[in-house]
Amino acid sequence: MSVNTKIVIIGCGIAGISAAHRLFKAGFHNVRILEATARSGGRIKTGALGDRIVEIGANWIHGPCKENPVFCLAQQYGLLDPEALTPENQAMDVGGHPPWVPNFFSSSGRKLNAEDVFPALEMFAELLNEGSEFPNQGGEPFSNMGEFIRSEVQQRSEEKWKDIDANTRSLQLCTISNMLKVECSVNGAHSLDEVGLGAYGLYKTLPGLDCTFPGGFEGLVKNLISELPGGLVTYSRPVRRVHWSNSERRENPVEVECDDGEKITADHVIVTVPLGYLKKHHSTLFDPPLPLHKLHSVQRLGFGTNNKIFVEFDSPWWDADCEVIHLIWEDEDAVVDTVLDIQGSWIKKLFGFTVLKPTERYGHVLCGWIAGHESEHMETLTEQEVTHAVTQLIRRFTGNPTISPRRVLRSQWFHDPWTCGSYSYPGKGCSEQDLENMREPLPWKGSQSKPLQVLFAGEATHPCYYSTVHGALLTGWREADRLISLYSNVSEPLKSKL
Ligand code: 6YU
Repeated sequence: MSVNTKIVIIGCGIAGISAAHRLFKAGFHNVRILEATARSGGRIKTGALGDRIVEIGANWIHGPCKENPVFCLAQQYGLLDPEALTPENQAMDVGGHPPWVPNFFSSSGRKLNAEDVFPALEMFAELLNEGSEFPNQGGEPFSNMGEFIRSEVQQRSEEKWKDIDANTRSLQLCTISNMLKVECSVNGAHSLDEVGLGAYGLYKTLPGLDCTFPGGFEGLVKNLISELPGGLVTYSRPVRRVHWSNSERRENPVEVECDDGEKITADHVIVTVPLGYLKKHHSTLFDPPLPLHKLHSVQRLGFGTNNKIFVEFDSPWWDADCEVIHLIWEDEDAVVDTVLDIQGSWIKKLFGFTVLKPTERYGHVLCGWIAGHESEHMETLTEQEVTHAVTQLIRRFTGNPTISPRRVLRSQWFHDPWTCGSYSYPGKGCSEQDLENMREPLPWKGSQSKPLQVLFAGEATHPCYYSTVHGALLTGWREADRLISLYSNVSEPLKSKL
């Protein structure tokens, strides 16, 4: 099939690229991507710390198995380590929480044994499981995950830990605060109080032990782009407004207005801008505005911030087999995941670090994780201020006043004007219907005379793999397929009018 239909895709992240790829391969050759920045990849962004590769955005292939299209493409392009390709790796089902070897440090400068905090870890894992099993039909005991966890921890700790001494019990509660902060990073939310209880379980995991791209995640983007004709992507071309039509019929039903004033008409437009951008700019981005039910879903879905702070050392202060470091504040037995004095104590939100492995490839580099408003505040500080805070933190938790990082690099996703945060999560009061509304094209319930003008792709439009690269990629394919089937279903005379 070779169709001259004009399709404009807004955004050159993985969703925009995968949509273009699918359409192009299906014979649609009048496809154009308009990208606001000077690069492809969006939230897939590989950077450098000295001469080492680091991922500023997406890190892992979550659930690398045959059902994961990112894994399949990465395998096809030869981008993965042999270990990630083994059947054992693909079969390992870890439910989204890889069994990493942890080290625990406390704010009084003690290195803890894993057994010291085991009761807290066990209880927290139980609660996450239970929290994901609420059917999202209303009637949940609480509206959000935070309240559910806090209330259950209070009850269960009184029963289960009644015989343990006050200090040990306090340490368990402080550990639960740390685990809550981990979950804030996993969900990209300020607090678990903002994550809907019923909706938490909408996220689905795939089997496979998470793996990384040895040459950088951007290798995937480069390979896909190289299969598209040169010139298909226009860079540094932000779109200001999409004029669609709810009532009248036009030759070219959609007009895309760029920031530089250029107006491009198209038969169909696929919008892949991040949910954070949509939340902020929906009122100016669409003319006429989004229908109310869609707008309410945009508002109900959550989009928060999760940032990374890479820190390089001359030598490790963690165990050789350690994969994740948890920092437990001994004054946080109130089971908290937010910081009251953000300006003075933002660093307390950093739950700890993952260790970049293998050491031969990355050296002694840690990746710190910090979510929420504390993370957004961190973005406003200078690199020196961030380095100072991280150095003091590590000195305090290790009890070693001489440790000094060699280099520090942080991400700033909240202040990225084209992303406005990190990734989506199901907010309080969210339901499956909201995710359904997110992907609904405009005009909604369209007739053949006003066919699919504006379509929506991007991670936040996937019903169960939101917040991931594979989810985003699948939404690009989904919307491309929607158009492909539109043209394979319509009669020849209508096709020429379209
Ligand atoms: C994954 C991971 N990962 C860490 C961090 C981040 C993300 N993700 P894009 O934004 O890419 O593209 C849109 C484009 O549009 C962009 O280029 C803009 O410039 C452009 N644009 C905007 N406005 C425009 C305009 N007006 N005009 C023109 N262009 C415009 N995913 O699989 N593995 O390890 C991580 C991580 C710090 C920030 C991640 C990860 C998320 C992915 O990066 C993201 O989903 C996709 O790249 C998005 O692609 P896209 O095309 O939709 O948008 C149990 C349970 C709980 C539930 N959650 C658990 C899930 C865990 C998620 N974890 C992620 C964690 C990490 C560490």
